[in-house]
Amino acid sequence: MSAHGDFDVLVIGAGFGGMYMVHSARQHGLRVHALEAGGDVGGTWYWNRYPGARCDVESLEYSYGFSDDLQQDWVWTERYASQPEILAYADHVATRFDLRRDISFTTTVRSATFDEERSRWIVRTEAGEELSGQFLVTAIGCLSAANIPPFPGLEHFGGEWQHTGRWPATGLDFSGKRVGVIGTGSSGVQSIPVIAGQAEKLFVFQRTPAYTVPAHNRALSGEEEKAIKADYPAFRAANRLMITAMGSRFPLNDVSALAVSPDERERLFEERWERGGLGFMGSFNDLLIDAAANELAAAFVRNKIRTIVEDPDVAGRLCPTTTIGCKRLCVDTGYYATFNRDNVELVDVAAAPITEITAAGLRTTERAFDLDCIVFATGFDAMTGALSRIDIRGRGGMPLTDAWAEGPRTYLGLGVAGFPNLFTITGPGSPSVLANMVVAVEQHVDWITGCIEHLRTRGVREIEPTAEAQDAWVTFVADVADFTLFPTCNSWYLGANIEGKRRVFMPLLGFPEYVEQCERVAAKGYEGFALI
Ligand code: NA7
Repeated sequence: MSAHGDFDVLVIGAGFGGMYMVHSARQHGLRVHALEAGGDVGGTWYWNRYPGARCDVESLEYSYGFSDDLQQDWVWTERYASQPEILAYADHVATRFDLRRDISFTTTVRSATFDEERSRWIVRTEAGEELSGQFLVTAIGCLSAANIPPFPGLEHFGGEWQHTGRWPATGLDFSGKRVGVIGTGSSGVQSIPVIAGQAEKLFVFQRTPAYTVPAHNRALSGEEEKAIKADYPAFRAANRLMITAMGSRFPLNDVSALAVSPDERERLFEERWERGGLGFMGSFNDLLIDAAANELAAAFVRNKIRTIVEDPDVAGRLCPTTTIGCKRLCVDTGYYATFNRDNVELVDVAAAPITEITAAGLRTTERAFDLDCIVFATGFDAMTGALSRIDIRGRGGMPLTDAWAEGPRTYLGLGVAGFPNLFTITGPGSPSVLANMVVAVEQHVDWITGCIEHLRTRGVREIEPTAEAQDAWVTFVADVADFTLFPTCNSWYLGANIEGKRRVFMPLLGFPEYVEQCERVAAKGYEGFALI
């Protein structure tokens, strides 16, 4: 469908947020249209097709709960779903609810300007199309603006290169090739074991070692699925009460790591390690609050690394010294053991940084590497990057990038003062990446459509956060973060991975309390918003 026309609601993005927004807006009788840069639905799972890409949230949880028929019908095959399976799920949802008729694909939004006279958003695409909507909803993902470090010489590279978050659907053939992977966050940690099995030689360029725990991925047993499907709504409800909106089957152990004996501590860490996944950080209640407790968990993982990796020197270089969980914990399948392979070499680019990409490969301050392929697993301009790449202008032509020059400022992570009728699904200042994203998305969409209905039944043209409510919210989000160890390391949560980006902790920890606040705001007639 080509992009033109006037709508009640315009949506940017057709990943999990945009898809449900389209569906929900329709259910509320709104004329809605979504614009999507990709060639089909899926968002993150459309773009991140790199080898080994897999969700780090369990599949029975990382799925929509808005339709009981959907959650009963869909069958997940593995504990953690692979990228192709999640993309197949997105395709199924789009077909089942006939979403594609209200989505324009391969349509990149260039600008969105609020027309104050008409109280409408005017959206222009790269192809020059123009659309308008009373409401603009951004559903552009928290990890969608790929970050490729500006190494000099990339344009001269004679081989093939790709960023993990822009992986071609046709894939890359690594057989018989010398491959370099730059970056050891989740994308590197997931792809490195798979690429190592295909390439002739793999160089892993590591700047900061990551903490990763085993996924212990496996086929889902029919029994497990049956037990959840017997009362899926109750399972969803239990998860929504968890701090991260997931993991109710193995919740936080509400005990300090410092309050138990060394043997008991080891036993509990081991139990979580054996179960696998992000729940490791729930071994004790103070791992992300108390540096001494955190160090105990970090030391446990370092011991595991030394046990798995045969060469003590390589093991030493793989051992992180930073706060565990401060950067997002990775979940892997065979990552550390990959470094026991003869065809894999770990290169420390903290000690000797990459200086340039050459025609033949790349060069560090110490050595030149001949490469046929370079994989950039170098992450994203997270949380705000996708928004700031669109020229968004609010009242008086104010660019969003100016309003956020000192870091993102929102109310509830849903609205921005000076930008009326703009809603930001999983925006900065909301739980987003610190929660199960699908649950976070559904909560936002339900809140937004409820809000729009409230406005329309009362004949309100515009809604916009007050500056006071927004200031108080920004302070609240920072206070919550300051209560934890999160602000102490250079993570993408803080924008610290992007040169020049203002260091502000962007997501909000604590899904259940956040939901309560959103519901209270709505119940009080959208307290903290000006309704005009
Ligand atoms: P991440 O977690 O941001 O990881 C990016 C990696 O790339 C990380 O190891 C970086 O090292 C490394 N990097 C970035 N720039 C450079 C340069 N210039 N030189 C060397 N190494 C570099 O991104 P991912 O895609 O892996 O994961 C993002 C999220 O997706 C993940 O947390 C999950 O939620 C899913 P650094 O640590 O900055 O030293």
